[in-house]
Order: sequence, then C-alpha cells, then structure tokens
Amino acid sequence: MSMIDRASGVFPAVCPLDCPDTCGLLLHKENGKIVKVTGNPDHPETKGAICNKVRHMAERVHHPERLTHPMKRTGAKGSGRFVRITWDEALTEIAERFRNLSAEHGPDSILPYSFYGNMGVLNAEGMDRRFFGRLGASKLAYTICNSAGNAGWKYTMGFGGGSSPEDTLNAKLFIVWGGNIVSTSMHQAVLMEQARKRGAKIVVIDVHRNMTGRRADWFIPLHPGTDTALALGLMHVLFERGLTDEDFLRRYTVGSEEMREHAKTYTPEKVSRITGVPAEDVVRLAELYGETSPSHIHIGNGLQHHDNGGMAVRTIACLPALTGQWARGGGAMKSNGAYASLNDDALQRPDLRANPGVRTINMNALADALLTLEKKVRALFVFGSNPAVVAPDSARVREGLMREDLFTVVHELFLTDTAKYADILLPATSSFENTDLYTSYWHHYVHLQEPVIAPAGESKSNFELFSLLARAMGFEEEAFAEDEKTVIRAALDNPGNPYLGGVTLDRLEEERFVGLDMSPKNDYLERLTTPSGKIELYSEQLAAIGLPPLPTYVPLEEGFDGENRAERSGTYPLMFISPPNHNFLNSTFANVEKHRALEKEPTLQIHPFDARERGIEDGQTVEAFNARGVYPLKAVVTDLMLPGTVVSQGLWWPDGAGKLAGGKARRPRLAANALTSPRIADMGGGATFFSTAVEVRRLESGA
Ligand SMILES: Nc1nc2c(c(=O)[nH]1)N[C@H]1C(S)=C(S)[C@@H](COP(=O)(O)OP(=O)(O)OC[C@H]3O[C@@H](n4cnc5c(=O)[nH]c(N)nc54)[C@H](O)[C@@H]3O)O[C@H]1N2
Ligand SMILES: Nc1nc2c(c(=O)[nH]1)N[C@H]1C(S)=C(S)[C@@H](COP(=O)(O)OP(=O)(O)OC[C@H]3O[C@@H](n4cnc5c(=O)[nH]c(N)nc54)[C@H](O)[C@@H]3O)O[C@H]1N2
Ligand code: SF4
Ligand SMILES: [Mo]
Repeated sequence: MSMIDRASGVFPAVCPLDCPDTCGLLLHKENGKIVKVTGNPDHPETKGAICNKVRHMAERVHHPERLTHPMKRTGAKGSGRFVRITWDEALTEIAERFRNLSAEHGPDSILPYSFYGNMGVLNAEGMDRRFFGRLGASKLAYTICNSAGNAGWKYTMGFGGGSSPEDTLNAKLFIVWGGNIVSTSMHQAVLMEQARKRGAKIVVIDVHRNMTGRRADWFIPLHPGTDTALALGLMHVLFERGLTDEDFLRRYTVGSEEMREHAKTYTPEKVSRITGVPAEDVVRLAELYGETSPSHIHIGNGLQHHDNGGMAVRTIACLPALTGQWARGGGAMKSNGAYASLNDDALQRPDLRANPGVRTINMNALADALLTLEKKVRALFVFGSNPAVVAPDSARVREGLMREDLFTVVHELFLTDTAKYADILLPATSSFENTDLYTSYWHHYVHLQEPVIAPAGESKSNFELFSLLARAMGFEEEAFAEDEKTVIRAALDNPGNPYLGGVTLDRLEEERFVGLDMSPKNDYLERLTTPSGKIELYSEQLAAIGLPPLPTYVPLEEGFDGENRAERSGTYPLMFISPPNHNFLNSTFANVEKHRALEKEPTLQIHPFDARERGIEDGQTVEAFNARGVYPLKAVVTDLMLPGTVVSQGLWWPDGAGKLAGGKARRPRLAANALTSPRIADMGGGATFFSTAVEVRRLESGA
C-alpha cells in the first residue's frame, strides 16, 4: 500500500523550501492528515534537526485558506473576488487565450514567471519548461536570488561548487560574509559551532549584526556594497606582508602578478574610508586570514544583492587562492548546486522549442516588462512565486498587474497578493502531495519525495497542470505524456556530471536519499572550468564584456559608501537593507498565524544617531520612503548597524493574510519591495534589492 493510501503512520519526506539545508523530514500522519513534522534522524547531513518554520508546516499544508478549486475573477483586479469554475473550463479558457495571443501577437507575448516556492525539479523546472518552450513563450531569466554572486564565483573559479559541509568542520577560522546562517542555513550554523568547539574563531562581516553576527567572536560591520573594497584591502596586506602562498599562486592561478600590483592601490586607509572598517581592523583581519589554516569563507546571498554584487563575490572568491587554502583543507563556498547538476536537457527538453532565439525577460525587471516593453507582454503565468511581494519596485509591478489588457494566470496554494490579480486562479498541491526529485545547493544528498497525503480539494501539481495544459493546446509530443518517474530517471542520467554517478531512481525508492559520489572532488583544482582551467584572478571573460578584468571596487549607483557619502547622500541618505527574517521563508509563511505571531510586525532597525537626527524614538511608527514608494514600520532604535544603514527583515504580505476578500479593490499597502531598486547587477542579471537608498520620517499619527 502506498503512503498516500495509509491513513496513519510516519513517512519520510524532504523539505521543499528554497533553503540550502534540504532537510530530511518525517511526516506524522493521522486519519489522512499530517499532524506533526519532525526531522529525519537518519538523514546524514541534517540529522533530525529542522527549523521552527517547518516544524509548524502542518498548519500551512492543512490551512483552511488553501485554494481548493479553480476560480475566475469577477471583481476588479487585485480585489480578490472570484467565482468557482471547473478545471475543464479553466484549461479551455487558458488554451484559447494562448492560441489567440500566439496567432495575433506571437507566442512571445506570453511570459511564464516562476521561482522556487517548491524546489522539486519536476515542478519547479521540468514540465513547465517543456510547456512554455513548446509554446514558444518569452523566456524568463531566473535571476532574483543568487545569479550575480554565482556568476561572480564562476568568473573566478569556473565550477559552481566550493567547500563541502564536512570541510568546514575543520576550519580554524570561519568567516560568514554577508549571510545570516543562524536563520537561513541552520545546519551550517551547527557545523560552525562544532568548528568553534574545535578551536575555530568565528568572524562575521555584515552591514547588520544579525543573529549570526551576535554569535561571532568578532563582528565587523561595514557600509553596504563595499565588500569588494574590504576584500581588496585584505589582498593588499596579504601581498605586502608576504602572507600569500606563492607556490599555489604559480600553479593554480592566472593573473597573480597583475593582482599584486593592482592591490597596492587599496591601502588599509583608503579601504577604511570606503567601508567604515577601521584601518587597523583591515590589517588585523588580513593577518588573521593569512596566518590561520584551514580557513573557510561562507559567502552569503546578502552581499550580492547589490549593483556591484557579482564583483563582490568574485573578489572574495579570490582570497582562498591567495593563501593557498584550497590545498590546505580550507576554501570558500557560495553555492554547491553544481555537484548535483542534473541532465537539464532531458528534464526541460529545450529541443521542443521552435524559436530558441526568442527574447528573454529578466525577472528582476518585471515592472518594466509589464509596463514599458514595446512588444507587450499580454499574458503572464505565475507559479511557485509571489512577485507582487518579492519582486523589486513592487508598486510598479502592481501597476503592471492591474493592466486590463493583461491576461494573468496564477497557480498557488494560497490567495497571495499576486493571486489577487489573477484572471484565472488555479489551486496547487503542496509538495507532500507530489512525486518529485530534490537536490541541495549546500549538501551532497539527492532526495525522492512521493505523495504522503491526497491533494487538497481539486489541487494539482505544476507537473500535472502543465501536461494537462499541453494536451488542451493540442501538443502531441511524448514529452507531455511522461510520468514523474520517467522524467526523474532521465534527469538523473547525466554522464557529464561524475558526482551524480551512483544516484539512481531505484536506490532513491529504496533509501529515500542518496549521497553523491564525492570522490572526483579529490581533483577539485584540476576540474575548474574557467577558460584557463585555473583560478582566474585576472579574467579575460570579464574584460570581454566590458567589466574590469581584475577585482575592482565600483561604488553603488544609488546611495553612498564612506568615502563618497558627503556628495552622494542627497535626498535619500540611508541605505535600506531588507533581508529574510527568521520565521518566514521569503514571503512563504507570512500568512500563517503562528509564523506571523513569532515575528510580531514589520520593524525598521535604525541607529540611535540617525533616529536622533529625525526625532524618532524606539517603538514609534515611521515610514521609510523614496521616489519609488513608502513602507510604514515600527522603529527599533539599535546600534546593530553603522549609522547610515537601516534594516527591515522579512517579506510581509502588505495586503494582510490573504483571505478571499469579496471586497472592492483598494490601494494596496506596500512592503519592503515598494522601495527596492529594480536595477540589474553587474553580473548574471542579478537583483539589487539592497542597493536602495531611502529617507525615514516619523508618522505623526503613530507618534
Ligand atoms: N529563515 C529563512 N531562511 C531562509 C530564507 C528566508 O527567507 N528565511 N530564504 C532562503 C533564500 S531564498 C536564500 S537566497 C537564503 C539567503 O540567506 P543568506 O545567504 O543568509 O542571505 P540573506 O539572508 O539574504 O542576507 C544575509 C545578510 O546579508 C547582509 N547584507 C546586506 N547587504 C550587505 C553588504 O553589502 N555586505 C555584507 N557583508 N552584508 C550585507 C544582510 O544584512 C543580511 O544579514 O536563505 C534561505 N533561507
Ligand atoms: N526585499 C527583498 N526582496 C527579496 C529578497 C530579499 O532578501 N529582500 N530575497 C529574494 C530572494 S533571494 C528570493 S529567492 C525571492 C523568492 O521569491 P519567491 O520565489 O516568490 O518566494 P516566496 O515568497 O516564498 O513565494 C513562493 C510561492 O510559491 C508558492 N508555492 C509553493 N509550492 C508551490 C508549488 O508546488 N506550486 C505552485 N504553483 N506554487 C507553489 C508558495 O505558496 C509561495 O506563495 O525573493 C527575493 N526578494
Ligand atoms: S526551511 Fe531549511 S532548515 Fe527548515 S526544514 Fe526546510 S531545509 Fe530544513
Ligand atoms: Mo533566494
């Protein structure tokens, strides 16, 4: 009997959320419902520990506000007023609209918009890719998360993987740079604490003393977007004091002589003026880094959500090469996704697309895509993402979603702010109702999920939805008739990736999670895939796209660093940083009472110096604002940042908890992304959420 048919029991599962840890779970089921979620103690990496968010996952999965049947909009866009329709009616209408649009305006007038609300590869990047490819829709560039940093890492290292979790245990110096692992990757934080017990020193470099910074032996605050300058200051000192590994540089890198020359200009004094880090601390950190082995640098996502984010990661990625850490058991990690890379061609079937040269739309530019493109986007299909809340410049995103001539389909579990703008709203299954394959972008295990509970109401998985829609469109290729297991088998068959060697569907069915074959990692330095096959301190590839070939500090476009503050601080003198909070996962959970109660309300952390200048006291209602929008918040006066930086954690749902409204459209209240920059980062088409300048004022009514 399959798990789904057994009314009660404890069943293996995997966490579907966009979190590096990809925990093994146990679902405790009674009378057909999940009553409890715990960690699977047999999982070699996550060992039975899970975060508070997912411990309460049952409440989300069985939430009374889950969408359970297809609906069609009856009220104004954004009003949340819908009437029930059947799946047949929904699929027929979507297919008809898509056919008409394709005939009249070309299929590239249709844009899929999705991200990793569910990390399962079949549902996040499988059948949807096949469907929209075959349709000929515009392509989406999936750039909202880590693409600037990943691109920066690859310019330096080639291969998109770094130190393994186990390696970090041995570090004697553990640097968390622009990440908040206590909240965002708890098992890496556990390994960091174990390393500390074995004698490691913990250094956190961040614009905000976040939960991880509060645990550091040494917390180093700096101005936003200045990490490249700090890393160059470290290089300056490492070269000057002979703390580099010359043999390693000769054997495994290109450009070390150019780099040595170039670093001379980044004196500790200059770097100090830019970053706000005292010059003596720049020297002290460089000495600590140059003299401690092994060392590990955990490169977070936060520091790359900037205009210069790709360069920041590229520059930091050069540090372990300067000190030869890769040959001494140390190193760095931005993402480990590449170790588990699947056969994407078999999974996504790009061969089904007749128009491979079709335009690509950067998901960070959604507002412009909806509002200003000459060749209009006329249909938007959203799934696995909540762009009205998570995309930058959200007031304009909503303006786009309001367009009467835009046909919007949203496939969701809940009535998110985005879902309220749908013309057709479709109910999605939760991951525990599906079959899917999960890899991790941190550890080295691959997981199989099979359905543990029945679909809520009439909900369908993304995988099923897009195969049904293909049929409704009359697409007859076999690719749309394949079942989940067939696709998983094809995706796992990737001869190009030696790490995936022993991972098969049969083993996954038997064992639920299977480790990658990590033996090829012994030749890590021989397997780098830069053009030179070496670590590229100097990058011809960057020169070719008009970027500095050597790591170079480029100030943010909006805002200021310490050096340029006076001339650039103008109307919006504060840098607004809006990173994840502890109890939500991006905007997921922000509608679940328990999670919301733990976070209480949106706050703005502001330095006493900046608060005093504005007559703001702790606990008052304030608003952060700039030319793009406003965000009302409660002020928390604290010195967790340097003056000039304000912090608001969490992607709250501005429209509230997402109940079916039945009301009339009202002006949407806005959240963090009402303020954020929609500019595109220097590399990888990345997002620049944190390169956002604002002013803050007290709200009289809230005083
Ligand atoms: N609890 C929880 N866990 C999550 C998520 C969540 O929403 N909640 N989201 C998941 C996702 S999708 C991701 S991508 C990861 C992200 O997790 P992390 O890699 O930890 O990255 P962030 O939390 O985005 O940002 C981390 C830090 O970057 C800092 N920062 C901002 N600008 C700068 C800068 O210029 N320099 C430096 N040095 N620091 C800066 C912020 O202050 C913040 O403390 O977490 C995943 N895990
Ligand atoms: N200001 C600011 N903005 C940010 C960030 C930040 O730090 N600051 N972080 C950015 C980052 S790193 C990321 S990754 C993005 C994340 O942005 P999103 O990927 O949009 O993440 P979520 O907000 O979690 O929304 C995911 C949605 O997918 C839905 N979902 C879950 N499973 C399924 C499924 O199987 N099928 C379908 N159809 N839907 C499903 C969930 O219900 C949820 O509403 O946000 C970015 N936005
Ligand atoms: S959100 Fe992250 S830490 Fe929490 S259970 Fe999922 S994978 Fe584990
Ligand atoms: Mo992300």
